[in-house]
Amino acid sequence: MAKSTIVALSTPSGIGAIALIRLSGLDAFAITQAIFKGKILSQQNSHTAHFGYIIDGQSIIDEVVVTIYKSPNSFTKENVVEIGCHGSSYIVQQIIKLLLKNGAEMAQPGEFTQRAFLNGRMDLAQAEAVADLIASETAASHATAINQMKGGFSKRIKQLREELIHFASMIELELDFSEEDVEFASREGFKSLLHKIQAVISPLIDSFDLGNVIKNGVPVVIAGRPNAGKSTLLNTLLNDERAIVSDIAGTTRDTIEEILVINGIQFRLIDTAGIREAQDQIEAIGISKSKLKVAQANLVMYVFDIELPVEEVIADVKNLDKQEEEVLLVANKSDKILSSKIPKAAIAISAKEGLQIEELKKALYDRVLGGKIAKSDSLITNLRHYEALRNTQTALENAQKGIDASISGDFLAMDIRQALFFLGEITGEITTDDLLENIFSKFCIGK
Ligand SMILES: Nc1nc2c(ncn2[C@@H]2O[C@H](COP(=O)(O)OP(=O)(O)OP(=O)(O)O)[C@@H](O)[C@H]2O)c(=O)[nH]1
Ligand SMILES: [Mg+2]
Repeated sequence: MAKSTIVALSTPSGIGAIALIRLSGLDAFAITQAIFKGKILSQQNSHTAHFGYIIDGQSIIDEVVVTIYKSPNSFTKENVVEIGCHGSSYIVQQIIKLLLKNGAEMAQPGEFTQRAFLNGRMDLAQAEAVADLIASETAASHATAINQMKGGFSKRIKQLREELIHFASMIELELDFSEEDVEFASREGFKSLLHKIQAVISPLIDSFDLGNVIKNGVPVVIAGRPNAGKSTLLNTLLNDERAIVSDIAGTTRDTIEEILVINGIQFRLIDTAGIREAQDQIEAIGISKSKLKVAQANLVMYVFDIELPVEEVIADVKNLDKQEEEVLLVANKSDKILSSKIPKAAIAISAKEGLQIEELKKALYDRVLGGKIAKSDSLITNLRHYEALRNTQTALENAQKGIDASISGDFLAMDIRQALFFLGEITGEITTDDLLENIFSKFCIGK
């Protein structure tokens, strides 16, 4: 365990009713006691709260409630003290200053969680989920973070890794007896283990797209000709007069981004300038921005006037140069006419009158998630995990090919070691300082 006792403000800085200062480390109780007028903390039971005063010599800094957690029953597995004080930046500063004077050290970003990981309180994937949980802004991203923090897929990965280690040791044993031509490690057994591992990691790899969508949201570009009603649609979807609407073609110049949450998923709507021959320099810039956004987008809502001839719609869409599944066709202004011929895949709405808007939202949601959500209980949301799983998969495929080609044990052992390495990276059995630094530095201080 780390020798130093760290301290940080764990609530956001600024004014609040209450602020929470947290200490973790061997001397957490003694350091707090040095500035605390109240009970003798080290003599109290774990998980108890105590009223008292923080004092600087003779003067009282604040009335506080101190909560103590005794090692190993705390977030970091070390002694932990939480000082609940009044939420003034001045008070917080004074208390932290006193704690530093009495031997505490300022915590690095994520250091509490890093200690929790290093002390075996949680594995690396779980520690990363803590950051995701703090950052979660929708029900769906919250649910995946909670699942991962509770151990979600990392338990399975650990189990499989152990089975693989067992097999690896049999192979290594075989290598020791290479003269004798014995086979300790059953190739058939290994094959079925490979299948088992692939069956777990393939769905996880496939879930990354969805996991990413849940965590980061989906950008959706609203594109179309000038006056098609793109900005009106943005406003209607948001229920807010966000963008300027007018019957002057070329109203929107710059791109406008706003977030719309549908069933817990964030859609980042991007309204763009209508695409046509630009009338002036500024519009030209706007239009080239629109084209860039369309080119980058995974999903484009192509809005057109319902009276636009079908051939022209089709020609426009072709010009977008996107895959069919990347474009959602929206025929707008359905209030104007009773019936009209529109492409089969298009959904007819009236942005202005708010007709068929719920259907459009549903179509958006289904296009992105298309039934994926129900079947996935564990999701990968982290690029690092995704890459480690992909690398594991490649190593296992090589091992599989190796067996089929009856390669020698030492080559097989190499592929297995690779797979073990990458699996271990996910849960943190294999770590490097760089990796840890990279992960925990993204946390905020105090977590
Ligand atoms: N009848 C009818 N008019 C609509 C509808 N939606 C938009 N309009 C009108 O169409 C005109 C253009 O609307 P905007 O939302 O500014 O169109 P836009 O696509 O953003 O246009 P640009 O920003 O110029 O590219 C406005 O006069 C709107 O009131 C609709 O559903 N029905
Ligand atoms: Mg507009």
